[in-house]
Amino acid sequence: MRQYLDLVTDVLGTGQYKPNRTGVDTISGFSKHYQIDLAEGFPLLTTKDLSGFRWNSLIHELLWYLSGEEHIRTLREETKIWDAWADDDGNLDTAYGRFWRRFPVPDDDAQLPGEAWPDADQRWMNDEGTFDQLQYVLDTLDENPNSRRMVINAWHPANAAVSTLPPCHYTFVFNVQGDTLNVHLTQRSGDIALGIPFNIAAYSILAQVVAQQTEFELGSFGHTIVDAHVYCGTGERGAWYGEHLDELQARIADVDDPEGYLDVREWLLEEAPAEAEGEEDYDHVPGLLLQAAREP
Ligand code: UFP
Repeated sequence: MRQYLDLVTDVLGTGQYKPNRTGVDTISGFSKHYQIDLAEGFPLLTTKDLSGFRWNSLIHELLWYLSGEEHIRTLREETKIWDAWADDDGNLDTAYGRFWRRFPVPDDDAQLPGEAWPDADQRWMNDEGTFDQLQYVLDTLDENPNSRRMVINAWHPANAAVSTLPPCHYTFVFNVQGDTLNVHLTQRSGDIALGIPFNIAAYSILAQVVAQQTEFELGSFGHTIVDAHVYCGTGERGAWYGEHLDELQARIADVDDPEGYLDVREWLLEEAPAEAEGEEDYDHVPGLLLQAAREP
């Protein structure tokens, strides 16, 4: 998929070296955007294997978001991807799907005079006094499809400030143009090699499901990634990328040469220090990604 390969080349070719909380350093770019026409076919990347258990995980994670369940007790029967973020009882310190379906509404005594809030028994309010954003969007698509307010937001600033993994894909907007339905996702942080292929696939399925339900033609997926990054290595190897980024980027600038990517990869394999013993081996991800970008 051209847009993904361009993203790889752009971030590696123009990004900055950026250490971060994980201890695995990145090459990172700011505010990357692309759009994929879903009517042309499903954007399942072939540069990464998304089949088998990975596909199963993706589907069940999406179903879990849609269910609005605040725990992973059902999800973890299908996939372990959220286990590291949950306690033994399956409780999480962050929210994703819960906020899609049950966004907190201020208590009566926290509501200011004149402010508009739905009554407890009003439409889209759940029994426990929370708001169903997904149902609001589905009903609005049905009743007022030209609305520009079909936003689903998973970001709660106070929860995000103290949770271990605040939402990465934190807000998305449905938008109708004529008889086609488009979806735009804003992601605050995106791991280009690992997370982004899953994020693209999940939101494309979501767009397809909602289009089918609401009888719109399937349109485009627009994606904005605020911090788009490639993990390059821990410790000595990570720091090496910081010191040699200019040289790496000068080589990447040679992209018109079909041998260029191969050259970058061989240079990386020879020059970059090997991973410290016992640490996870990222196997020179930037070089491999670039090679994938060159040979789709
Ligand atoms: N990440 C993604 N997509 C996701 C997800 C996480 O790319 O759907 F949940 C990556 C982005 C980043 C890391 O590399 O996980 C989260 O770290 P941080 O919270 O420091 O941005």
